[in-house]
Amino acid sequence: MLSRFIFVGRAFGCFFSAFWLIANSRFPDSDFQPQLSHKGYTITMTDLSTFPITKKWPAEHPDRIQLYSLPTPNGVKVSIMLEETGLPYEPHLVRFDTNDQMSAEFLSLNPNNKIPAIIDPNGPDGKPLPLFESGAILIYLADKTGKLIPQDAAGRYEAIQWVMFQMGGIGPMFGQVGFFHKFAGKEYEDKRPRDRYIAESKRLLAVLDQQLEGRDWILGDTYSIADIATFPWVRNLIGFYEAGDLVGIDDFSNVKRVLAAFVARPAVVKGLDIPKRPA
Ligand SMILES: N[C@@H](CCC(=O)N[C@@H](CS)C(=O)NCC(=O)O)C(=O)O
Repeated sequence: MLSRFIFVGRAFGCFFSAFWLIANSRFPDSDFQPQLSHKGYTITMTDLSTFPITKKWPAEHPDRIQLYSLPTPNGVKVSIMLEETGLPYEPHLVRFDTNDQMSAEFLSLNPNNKIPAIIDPNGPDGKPLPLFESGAILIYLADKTGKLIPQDAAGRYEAIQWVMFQMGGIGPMFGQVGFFHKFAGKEYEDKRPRDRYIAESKRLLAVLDQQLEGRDWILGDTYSIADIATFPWVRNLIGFYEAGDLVGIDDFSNVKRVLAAFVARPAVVKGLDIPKRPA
């Protein structure tokens, strides 16, 4: 892990602002080319104005990671990760009630009209990196900081495997349970789609429960991005979707135990409420 000092300044114009950002990065030096050097420090010119999203959501702190999100189970994965790692960031609220995610500015960052998305002003090669898809963002932030992902190759792939398990299984299936049990789909007379997603969600919970047997976290002793990807969805299934009884959550005691440990973490408590929803 490498500690980096980055001097951010504005060389021209009426304003001259400078501040230090300490970031932990495991990227090799060659990946982060200094644009200028100043008394031995790396200087990064932080100008995010070329990103159209900053017209709708101006960056007050363009040196910080810009987070475009809403506290949904996918959104909070990234705010929790940012809180856990301590990376400086600036959250921006993307409102679904005003269809912000369909605006031209948002689509310029994520053409798939979904939160979360980020811009890291200090990405690989010292250039800004725009990124969407919560799983990709978790892996990126873990690599950037060297935190919450095992550093050995086998452990790293195991973490990614469980992140993919969430992205491809738990997220989409639990989401469908929400639609057919709580939202518009609950009016459908034909209950077969609902029952199919409940059965699949039970199966996935059983896989997760088995993995957690005798373990503190999905990877064992080590809390990781696999847990950050997964447990916001389990919490949502039981809480917001009110589907705990439907999926027989009491049969999955390991899942319940680890969920309780997850929601007790201070970074999780904070991240679950970021960005703040409108009052
Ligand atoms: N696979 C995506 C899914 C993101 C996603 O489904 N986000 C939802 C909120 S949890 C969203 O933005 N929905 C808005 C819409 O569909 O218009 C990810 O993990 O980032």
